Amino acid sequence: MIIKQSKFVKSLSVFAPFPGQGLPEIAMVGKSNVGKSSLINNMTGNSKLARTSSEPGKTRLVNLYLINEAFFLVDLPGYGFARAPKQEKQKWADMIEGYLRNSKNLRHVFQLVDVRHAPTEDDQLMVEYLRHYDIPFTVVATKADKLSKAQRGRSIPVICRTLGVQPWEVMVHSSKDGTGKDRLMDLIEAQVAPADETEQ
Ligand SMILES: Nc1nc2c(ncn2[C@@H]2O[C@H](COP(=O)(O)OP(=O)(O)OP(=O)(O)O)[C@@H](O)[C@H]2O)c(=O)[nH]1
Ligand SMILES: [Mg+2]
Repeated sequence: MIIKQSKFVKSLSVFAPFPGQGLPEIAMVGKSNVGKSSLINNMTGNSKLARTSSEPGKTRLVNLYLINEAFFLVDLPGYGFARAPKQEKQKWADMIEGYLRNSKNLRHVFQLVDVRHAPTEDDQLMVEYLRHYDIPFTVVATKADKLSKAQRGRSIPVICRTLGVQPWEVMVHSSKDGTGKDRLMDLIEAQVAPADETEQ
């Protein structure tokens, strides 16, 4: 799939109708600073589309990006930012859950984890939540450029064990050097294709 067009459509603090609603949605979840917004920028080839920061807690709303006039990539606030005020953290959690519970067109979630670290308790809770509500997801191990292939080989099994997924289900990705981009693009393409086409 080639992304020819990407544009910001709307930010939501509370789930509400938005222009283009009805098209498939693919959402990014993960702890603050893991690279959710960067992944959207890398996928779309537009480094200015979603705001990123080296400081955690940059994305504070549900941001909807319309891609090729055909589907949405949805950027969500992160969780697990220990230094954020309690009230703020609760607000972000409510937004994440509000979106995941209310979207009727959510096709797939990318659960991002940092390839260098064992998933946190919050990551485990998030994955349990997705399983509980039957929301299809793929684990994306981000920041792959920060580890050698050998180091990744040691790190991925820890991610798999902690989150209860198989190694071949984990997509390794780097927004910095584009590692894994093609595989993720193929996954997006399959997820947003009309149902009758995916069964051929
Ligand atoms: N080296 C490297 N840095 C990355 C990668 N992805 C993201 N980063 C950096 O990690 C930091 C956080 O990236 P964001 O995309 O803002 O993270 P986020 O998950 O959207 O964070 P919040 O909006 O705060 O939840 C930024 O400094 C990015 O440049 C990657 O694949 N490789
Ligand atoms: Mg962000």
